[in-house]
Amino acid sequence: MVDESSRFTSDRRGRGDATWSDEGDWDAGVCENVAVAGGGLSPHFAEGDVQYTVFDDFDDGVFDTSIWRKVIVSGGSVSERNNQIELRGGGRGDNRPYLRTADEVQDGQNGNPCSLDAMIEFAGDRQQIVIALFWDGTAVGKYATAENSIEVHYSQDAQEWRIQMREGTEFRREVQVPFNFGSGARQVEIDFNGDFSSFTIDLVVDGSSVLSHSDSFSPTAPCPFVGFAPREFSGGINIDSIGFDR
Ligand SMILES: [Ca+2]
Ligand SMILES: [Ca+2]
Repeated sequence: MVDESSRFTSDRRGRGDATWSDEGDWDAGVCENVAVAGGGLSPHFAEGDVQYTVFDDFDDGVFDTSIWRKVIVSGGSVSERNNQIELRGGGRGDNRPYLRTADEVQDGQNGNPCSLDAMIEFAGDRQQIVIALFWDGTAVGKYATAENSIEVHYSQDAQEWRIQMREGTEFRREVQVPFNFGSGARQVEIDFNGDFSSFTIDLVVDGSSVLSHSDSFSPTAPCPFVGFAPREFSGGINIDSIGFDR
């Protein structure tokens, strides 16, 4: 469409808030509310009050390779069943499966903006669990040795949230906030905004702010993917749904 702005918009309105009602709206150039997901256009996904451009509630028993890749190191498993994604491993150490995005995201280098708003719904009890959200410089490397990452962890052992970063061989732990995740379902939102030279991470659990942290990051390699991973667990974790904008 030359000299005509796009009719597609993408925001957090739900499916029921679509703008078009009949073809007259198209003829009039009315914008429609769509998401780009899996390489195509689709209505915004919606569940409850939260809408994201990419959303998976793991409800059909089929692992969606248009959204995810499994990364399984030294055993462990990632499987979709019972309306959840299950991440299982054999114990502590390097035996850690994780989910990573199938598509690349803005890497935030050279002043490029990088944003990620993610919502993760955890189901059931957890023990000795740390979750991580990270940019993985190795793309297919194991979590424990990711060259470049910004990680948001929860440790049940320490009962705290923390943010830590890996910049090549450098490791930094920046903020630790006491928190008891407890048992039962929990909804975690992680918002990352800025670029690597200046960014802010906001963490919200069950609708309440837990921490807000501003920092800078000096990756030694591109960090194109986002991963959702457990770390140091004995029983694994079950995730009911994940939604994100990027
Ligand atoms: Ca689900
Ligand atoms: Ca599925």
